[in-house]
Amino acid sequence: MIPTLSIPSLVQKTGPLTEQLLLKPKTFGLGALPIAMIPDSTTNMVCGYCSTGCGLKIHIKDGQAINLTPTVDYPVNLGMACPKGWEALRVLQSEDRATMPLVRNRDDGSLREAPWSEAVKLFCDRFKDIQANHGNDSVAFISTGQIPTEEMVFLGSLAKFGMGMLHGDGNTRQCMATSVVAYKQSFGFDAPPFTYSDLEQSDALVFIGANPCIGHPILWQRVLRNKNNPALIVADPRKTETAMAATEHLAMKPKSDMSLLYGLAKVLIDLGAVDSQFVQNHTDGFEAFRNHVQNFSVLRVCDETGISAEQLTRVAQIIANSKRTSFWWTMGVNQSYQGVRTAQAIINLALMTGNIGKPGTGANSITGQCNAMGSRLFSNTTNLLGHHDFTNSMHREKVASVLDIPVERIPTQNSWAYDQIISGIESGKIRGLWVIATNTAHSWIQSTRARELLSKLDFLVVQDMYTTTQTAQLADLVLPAAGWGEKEGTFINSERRIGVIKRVSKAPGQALADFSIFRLIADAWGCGDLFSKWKKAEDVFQTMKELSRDQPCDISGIKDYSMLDQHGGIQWPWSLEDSQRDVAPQQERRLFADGHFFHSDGRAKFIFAEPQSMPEPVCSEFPFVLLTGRGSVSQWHTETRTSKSPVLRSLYPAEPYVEIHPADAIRLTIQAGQQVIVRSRRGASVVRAAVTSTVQMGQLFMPMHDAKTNLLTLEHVDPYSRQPSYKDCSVDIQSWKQNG
Ligand SMILES: Nc1nc2c(c(=O)[nH]1)N[C@H]1C(S)=C(S)[C@@H](COP(=O)(O)OP(=O)(O)OC[C@H]3O[C@@H](n4cnc5c(=O)[nH]c(N)nc54)[C@H](O)[C@@H]3O)O[C@H]1N2
Ligand SMILES: Nc1nc2c(c(=O)[nH]1)N[C@H]1C(S)=C(S)[C@@H](COP(=O)(O)OP(=O)(O)OC[C@H]3O[C@@H](n4cnc5c(=O)[nH]c(N)nc54)[C@H](O)[C@@H]3O)O[C@H]1N2
Ligand code: SF4
Ligand SMILES: [Mo]
Repeated sequence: MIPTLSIPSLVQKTGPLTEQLLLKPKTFGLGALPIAMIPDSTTNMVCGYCSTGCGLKIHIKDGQAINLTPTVDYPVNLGMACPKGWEALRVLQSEDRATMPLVRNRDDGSLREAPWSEAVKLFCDRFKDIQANHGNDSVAFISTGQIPTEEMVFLGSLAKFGMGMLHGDGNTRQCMATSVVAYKQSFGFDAPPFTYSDLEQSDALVFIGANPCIGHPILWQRVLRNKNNPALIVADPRKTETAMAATEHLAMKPKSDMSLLYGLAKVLIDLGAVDSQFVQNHTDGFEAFRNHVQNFSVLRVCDETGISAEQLTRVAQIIANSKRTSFWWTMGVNQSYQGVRTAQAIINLALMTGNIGKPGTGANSITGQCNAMGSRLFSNTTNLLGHHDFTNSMHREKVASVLDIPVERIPTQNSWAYDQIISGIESGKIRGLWVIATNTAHSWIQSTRARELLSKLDFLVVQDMYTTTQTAQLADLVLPAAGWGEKEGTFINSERRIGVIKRVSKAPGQALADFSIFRLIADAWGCGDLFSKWKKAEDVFQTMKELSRDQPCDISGIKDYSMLDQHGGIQWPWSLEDSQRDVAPQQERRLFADGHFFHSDGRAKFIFAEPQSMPEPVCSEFPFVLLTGRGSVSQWHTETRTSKSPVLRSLYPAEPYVEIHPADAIRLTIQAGQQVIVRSRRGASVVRAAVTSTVQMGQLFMPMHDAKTNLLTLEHVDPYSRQPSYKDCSVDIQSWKQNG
């Protein structure tokens, strides 16, 4: 049972610090309207899992959410939702919800409950002590794409401008960093150009390293609504649910995407499918690109990818003959040691064929988490707030003036990336770490190493909804957080649409909105005054508008949350000038309709490179390539949330498994359903064998949802984005007999 405490009893139990804040609920950001005052009714908000950003109608009785249904007139999902969305309220009720701060006892290593006042004091004392002894940059934070943007702004500002940290990164490094860098280099800004109706307007859709049937099921529904009988081309080594529905499944060798895409570009050039006018007027570097792809003869491409010459030509012809082709990619591209150049090979195809800025076109990276897009612009990690640059003095001046803080508080250097922070623990540079809404010990690549290093820290703080996450288990201090549905703010979805979330349910026990935790810490640290104008999430939203001013992501024309509600979310950009020109924002807007890109010369760039081979190729000892990814629609990442719903649990396999091709299984005398041991140079995992021809011979697939998967993966990253390459280590597989 989760104890539900009324606010007066919370005051009694928590002592003066919390009491002081609770007596001033407005400064505390508990929400504009106390929950008990929300009348029996329905209210709309967006889902808190994936970046599709479906609208959900929440049904409220006696001030508490009791049910939900997908919102029919929301432009994203049009009345549909996947099982995770339908079950979103259920997972808030769970015995392992963090309801009180937990402090690690030094003597026996156990965790004990502590009042907020003690927890916050400990947080400040320990981190200040570490900073005093080892420098401000010896404490870092790892954040997330799963909290509202307003909370990201507060966290990033508090950590860097208030507490003096230099290093902080997010789990979006594991996910979207490649797209960010690819777009920035090619277009001049991190600007996914599409709108979801493009899925319905293409004549040909090309999915590269993406399995939307599982990862973005409602976007897949939008594809199915396409009335043009579109060609569906899917490039994935696995015969995924999406590939099974494809007109052409390019079942290529893992990590051979660059050869494939350059080969396609060459055939398209040979077919005369280049939009010369677009290339000439709006791009830069095509000649060099054309010379580069001359090296990718059909023979070479077939050899490197395993794709037949006939299929390569057929696919090029489909693209050449289609009036509107859209290109979509996700983790099969981003999570690669050459992810940035692979993403740019996709962008190049869209540019050279003029498939951008028009309905049904685009070089479109689909985001992962509900607010990864918010994190890309506003987390104050890799980029200074509002996608500015820490190393640019004009940008620092602008941000300092919007926040009304001394400019000297803004670091003049960039942060380390996630992998560098983890390595920084090994070298002794990072000694304190604050982890917010991510489960590093499970999801980080080569997790055995990550866990060892997390355990070496002088002080680890984990701020999460649940006490049982693999990372919380290692923490010295656990801060109990409210989750989606228990707090307010906005998320930005894959098509740049800003949507609102609301407080429709009480957080259990003394769990607090992350916003409120940041407020408590800011005050206790002694830097609360810097952020005194942020009394609730919507105050931060007003700051975000100013931060975005004159950036490509300008949202200064969005008045407030109620305007977002009223319009079914609003896509960026929507500037003050836009709002003065037009009556209302159109519901579907795409970028680059005028062919103008964000580089100073207005042109998009063709960027390319020579493909590299896998750093850990298969060998006689480890003869299989291990692919990893999403397993089912009902599982979310490390399963802290989805495993709490009996409905979702009943929809996915009870035990972790590895997919193996029938021919390999016969050769190794592995029976379907038996236990097998999968070994890599890092570790070994015992799982069930799923014998299936969805994987090719010599390849295995394990879903990322069980912690056993990342025990095997190899830490290596893209050199430009530093995104981990999760889908290409070499392993061995054998029957497992417990006593044998
Ligand atoms: N149900 C569910 N939905 C989710 C999530 C979840 O956990 N559960 N997570 C969300 C998040 S954060 C993200 S980032 C997205 C991820 O969404 P996706 O990227 O669609 O999911 P993945 O399964 O990680 O990877 C996609 C495909 O890449 C393929 N692949 C592997 N190696 C290569 C390669 O070298 N080349 C190519 N072309 N393909 C390759 C894999 O076989 C896999 O089918 O899903 C989001 N949606
Ligand atoms: N092998 C392999 N590994 C992968 C991947 C892969 O394809 N293969 N994919 C990678 C990708 S794309 C991603 S995005 C990562 C995801 O990896 P993680 O971010 O580690 O995964 P989650 O399980 O979503 O963790 C989110 C945590 O935040 C908590 N939480 C949820 N809401 C809130 C909130 O409002 N406040 C607070 N404080 N906490 C909250 C949840 O309980 C959970 O513990 O995994 C990566 N790891
Ligand atoms: S598709 Fe994504 S946003 Fe829509 S209901 Fe499912 S998890 Fe939520
Ligand atoms: Mo992700």
